[in-house]
Amino acid sequence: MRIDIITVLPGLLQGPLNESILKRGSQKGVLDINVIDLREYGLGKHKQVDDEAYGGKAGMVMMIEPIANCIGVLQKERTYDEVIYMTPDGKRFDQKTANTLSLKENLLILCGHYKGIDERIREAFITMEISIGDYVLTGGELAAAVVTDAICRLVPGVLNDETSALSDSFQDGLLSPPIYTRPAEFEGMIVPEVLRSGNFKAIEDWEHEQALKRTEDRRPDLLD
Ligand code: 6GU
Repeated sequence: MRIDIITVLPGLLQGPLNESILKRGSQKGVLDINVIDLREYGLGKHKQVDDEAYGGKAGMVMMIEPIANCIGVLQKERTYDEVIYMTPDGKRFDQKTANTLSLKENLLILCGHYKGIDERIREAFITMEISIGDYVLTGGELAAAVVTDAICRLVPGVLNDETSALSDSFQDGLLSPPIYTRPAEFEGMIVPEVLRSGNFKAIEDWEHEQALKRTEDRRPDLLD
């Protein structure tokens, strides 16, 4: 899978994308994540990418020309399955969307900044708008990193244990049950007997029961 991310702050994405599992995915050749500096497509001597809003509203707006030029160059190379705009007024990101996007070949993600982007960019280029929650970030970069991480870890070959992504919280609509590792006892706190029983069926039943209980307690909305 290839993900191209357009941003005015490439540095904000380098760290998250070049560490951990995403790095391994890239090294194994199953992921190709590219950060494109929009400034390179900026206008004039100052490489301008934003301007004042029409209508006298405070705050700068990302201009259409640099973004149109940038997307144009990228689209000459390949066809994107989705052109995603990261914005707090987009559709709330969830595991289902991550699953769907993880099946795509090529994604293009545009990070919003300042007051937002010229509305015509949304009309002309954007096929999907994503928010990661009901709060406002200074830009779409951290949100793009979150979305990229959630998508990429579902791509086969990125995680070592391919089944582990399938047993995540949310993947079956439930939160995960409690998990333990050695020692079996620590300062009087004991790992539940059933997990040490070797009885696979009993373990499965216990885990399902615990997952249900945890979901009822913490996220009853997921059960609706
Ligand atoms: Cl995608 N962008 C910004 N700027 N703020 C957000 C967001 C995105 N999602 C939640 N808050």
